[in-house]
Amino acid sequence: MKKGNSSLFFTDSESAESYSLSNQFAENMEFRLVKDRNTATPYDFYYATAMAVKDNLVRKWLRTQNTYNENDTKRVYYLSMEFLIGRLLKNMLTNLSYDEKLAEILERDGLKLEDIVEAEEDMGLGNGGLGRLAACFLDSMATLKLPAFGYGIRYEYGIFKQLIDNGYQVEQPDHWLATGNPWETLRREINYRIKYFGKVISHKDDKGNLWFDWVDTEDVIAMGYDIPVPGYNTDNVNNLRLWAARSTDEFSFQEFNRGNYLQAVENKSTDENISKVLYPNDSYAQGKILRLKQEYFFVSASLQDIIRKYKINHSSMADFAEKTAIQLNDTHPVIAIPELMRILLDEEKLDWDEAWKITTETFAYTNHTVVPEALEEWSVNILELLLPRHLDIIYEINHRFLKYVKQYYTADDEIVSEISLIKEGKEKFVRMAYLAIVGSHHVNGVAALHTEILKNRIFKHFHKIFPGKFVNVTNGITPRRWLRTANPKLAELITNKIGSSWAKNLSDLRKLEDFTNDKKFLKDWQDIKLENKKKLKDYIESEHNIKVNINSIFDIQIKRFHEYKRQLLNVLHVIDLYIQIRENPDKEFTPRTVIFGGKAAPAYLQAKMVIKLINNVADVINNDPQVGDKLKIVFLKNYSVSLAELLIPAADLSEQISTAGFEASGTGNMKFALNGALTIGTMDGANVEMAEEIGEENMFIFGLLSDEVVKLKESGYDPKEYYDANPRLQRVVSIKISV
Ligand code: 26V
Repeated sequence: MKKGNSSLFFTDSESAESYSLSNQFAENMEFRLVKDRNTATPYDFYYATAMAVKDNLVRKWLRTQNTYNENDTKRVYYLSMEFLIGRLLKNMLTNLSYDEKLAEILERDGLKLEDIVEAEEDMGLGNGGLGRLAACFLDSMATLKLPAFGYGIRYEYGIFKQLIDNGYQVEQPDHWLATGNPWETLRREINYRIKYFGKVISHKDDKGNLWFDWVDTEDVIAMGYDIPVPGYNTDNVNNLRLWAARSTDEFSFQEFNRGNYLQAVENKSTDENISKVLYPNDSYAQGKILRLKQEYFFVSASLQDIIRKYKINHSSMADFAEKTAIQLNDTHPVIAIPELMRILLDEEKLDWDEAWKITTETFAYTNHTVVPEALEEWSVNILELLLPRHLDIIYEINHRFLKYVKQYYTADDEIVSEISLIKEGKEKFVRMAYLAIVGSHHVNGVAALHTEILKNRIFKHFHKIFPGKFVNVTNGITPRRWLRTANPKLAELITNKIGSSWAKNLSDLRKLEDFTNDKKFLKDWQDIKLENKKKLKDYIESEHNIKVNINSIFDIQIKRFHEYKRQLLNVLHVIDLYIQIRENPDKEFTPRTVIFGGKAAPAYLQAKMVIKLINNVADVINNDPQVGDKLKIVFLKNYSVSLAELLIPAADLSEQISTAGFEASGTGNMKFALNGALTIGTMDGANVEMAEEIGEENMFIFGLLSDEVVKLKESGYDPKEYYDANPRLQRVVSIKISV
């Protein structure tokens, strides 16, 4: 160590950055991991490297957070149950521009950065699009130097690992934390009490005001773990804070008094289950109490933390909304609306109107799906049990909302009950999306078409009641991870032509239009694509023992398995191609490798059967000598962010073929296009805007428009009619082949 002064802390001028990365690596290897050249495993190399990189970030991280506090800047908080981050090392290196430096240092010891990054476990704390969007936003907000904070849950188990057994999906737990996480820092002092169950009591004060208290609760502690989020090419380092559940230290009194020590300790571990595992559903709201516990757990901890930070500079809540924007990533954190109301009413002692004004000015809600089964509704019985005060507040919000509706919109009972926050019936439910709309100042869809569907179909009454509340914010992706890091050769080729500004300002890619006739440039581009395809071919061969032809079209569909995403349509098309090859063996055929990847929710049988079908079809086609290398079909197991980084740069054709009106945006579509793949797709989600940007002539668009889908459904859709009228389809469906 070469610290210059005698203080225990670094001064501003004497920065931790002056340590060389190689010194830090050596120190970590020896002092923290207690390993030397003879005992270090590949994972140790990764771990020591990651800690060295994190050490290098710490100074900027502290400084950024200090600046926000000193300037009392307005903050934006992104509340999300999911952050699908993937691996961090390469991305950190890209953003810090350390990649080349580090590769060089490692090489001196005969180590390859490429190998070291492979040792990192994916941080799979999300299901799919919604979670990956949250991760992309963190990168972009840090790059834009926005004072932005992510809040989520530190799940011990991320999205399950997918194995394939006899063609069927098999789920295995993803214990990603088992080997430690070098990126996180436990903040011992940042922990909050989270209350559940109990009852609400009321009392009147001397002036006759009625107050409510939530008492006799069963409590759990939320502990904060921080992960640094460096921006690209800036000194800004933002923060992602993930909460882990810990039992309160007091043992349950009853158990303790009965002398049941072991039972008391056992109860502690059930508390800790709250942050144990990510729910692997992305299309079906099950209504399980543990899920609601998770939602309230991270919402309550985050709001307590946000208010604590606000109060560093403020003595009343009056300016809260001016200083705080809270974005709700889907309805999962929407319990934050009654929770902030509870805090403002019961703890801060504001009156309803003041509290409501602050609340609605603070929150904004993003909707990510129109699939009805995915829209969250919480049973009133469960809410009453777990969060009794919140249920009271929701009822009051609804009462005032419906009064407003009747006064200014309609008194028609049918419509009123249709838009009530409470769904009446044998069992009552709270419609969380409606609560989100009423309690937020803005509601956004994630692509132009999706926002129109929100306004004109699923939330049409709300759009009329609150004109101007609905806005469109089309999704995006970070070009740092999805081009610069995932496809470094292509990124370099582009930078050599037009400079590096595209990495922060993507529309600068338009400058490439000047080179559409530059033969050398085009050839270099094709060579890079071929090299990426070679890498993918090697992976497929080593992991799946399938030999693919790199001169074939790499036709890729990677996303969660869902009926509306229509992997089934894709595999039916493959069967059709297969029939054509068998019937016309001598006809010229452009070779194709059709690649699928994606997980199905464990209880979604229909989606799981499509995976099985793909694997069976693959078995037949890949082993048919008549087909040879004209056609191959590959189902890649355990699709993940890391696998996407290998697949997308190698794609020739991107499959974006959802039933129009169902895919809210899609973000994979953008990642493929950014890496130079062509798109085949329907007029759905952000495909529509992509077609506008790149020209419909540059996309292969097919199928019904979303309005046509609705009309067809209304007029009675009968798939059998299509089957009966189309002999080609009949053959595809009824073909029986064994090899
Ligand atoms: C939904 C649910 C339903 C309740 C149970 C738990 C759970 C967990 C996750 C989800 C998320 C489904 C919504 C989703 O991921 N939507 C996707 O969001 C992307 C980002 O906006 C968008 O590009 C995709 O089109 C959209 O499907």
